[in-house]
Amino acid sequence: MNKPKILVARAIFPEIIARLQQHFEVEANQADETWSRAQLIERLRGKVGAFTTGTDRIDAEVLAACPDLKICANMAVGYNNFDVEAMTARGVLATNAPDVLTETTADFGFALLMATARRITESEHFLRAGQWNKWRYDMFSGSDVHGATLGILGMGRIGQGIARRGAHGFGMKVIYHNRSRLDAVTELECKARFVSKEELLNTADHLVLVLPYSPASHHAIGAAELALMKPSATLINIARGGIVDDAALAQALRERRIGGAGLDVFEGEPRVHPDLLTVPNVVLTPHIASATVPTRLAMATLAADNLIDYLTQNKPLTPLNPAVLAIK
Ligand code: 8YV
Repeated sequence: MNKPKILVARAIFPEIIARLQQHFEVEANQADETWSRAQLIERLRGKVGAFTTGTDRIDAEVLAACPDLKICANMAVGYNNFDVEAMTARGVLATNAPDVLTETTADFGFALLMATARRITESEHFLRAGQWNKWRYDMFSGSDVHGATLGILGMGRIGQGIARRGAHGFGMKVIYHNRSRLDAVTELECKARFVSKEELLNTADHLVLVLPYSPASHHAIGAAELALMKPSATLINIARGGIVDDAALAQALRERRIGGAGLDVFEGEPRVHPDLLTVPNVVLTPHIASATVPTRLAMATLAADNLIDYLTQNKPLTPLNPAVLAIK
């Protein structure tokens, strides 16, 4: 019997390809070629499943051109590359990869916070450039992390992980703002207090963004919000590009209206706003918050298992639009 055909849109662990090949005829992209939309559509035609990452946009145009498609499994917890409504309308299942990356990503958020507060990359560049010729009392003085007020915008699983690290590991006062307030038990576990967005911006010494991207969260941090922050505050974005207005942020950093920023995600990445590349008080990383070998393998395994379990048993592990299952 012919195996169902799937596409793996980006390069991935060879063992994941081998696992998928046990169940499917797999077209892979192990050379990690950058495909145009037309090339993606061409390769997706005739496939019933797609293994995607955050860089592969699946929208109404792609779906209309690929009527055989039944499932797109994203190797990411975020899924703003999917038009879930259009997928549901066409009976295409969408799955993401939650949970397996929570602690790794929270670790990274904290690392970025610490690097920014303590000016680690800025001082390393100075040292590497051979500029360190004597010690000075005020050299690269940053801001404290322990005991400071940690603000979290978006209090899902990763936000809670960051809150626990701050409260229990660093004795920080934790405040958060979210679409909905957490239950009392979770608030207690995270030692976190719910506040308005305005109070969060006014009060946080370190503000971490962990909310999902949607049109509603586009530029949730823009010039007006930056103006409410303390001049010493740091802003950390491990969520998605587009949540911060990068041009407004670069200007605020240049004018020292906030203390610093740590950014793992950017508007229009992999391009980075040129002004962010020239301000010193910003730590920049290329969207690597979930990048440890075990976590990336766990994410890829979950995406693969979603494809296998749905296409062979109709039982996906982490469906985003389970209504599709009822339609079948
Ligand atoms: C992914 C991420 O590595 O999971 C997410 O939402 O942003 C990252 O962990 C990236 O999106 C590639 O799929």
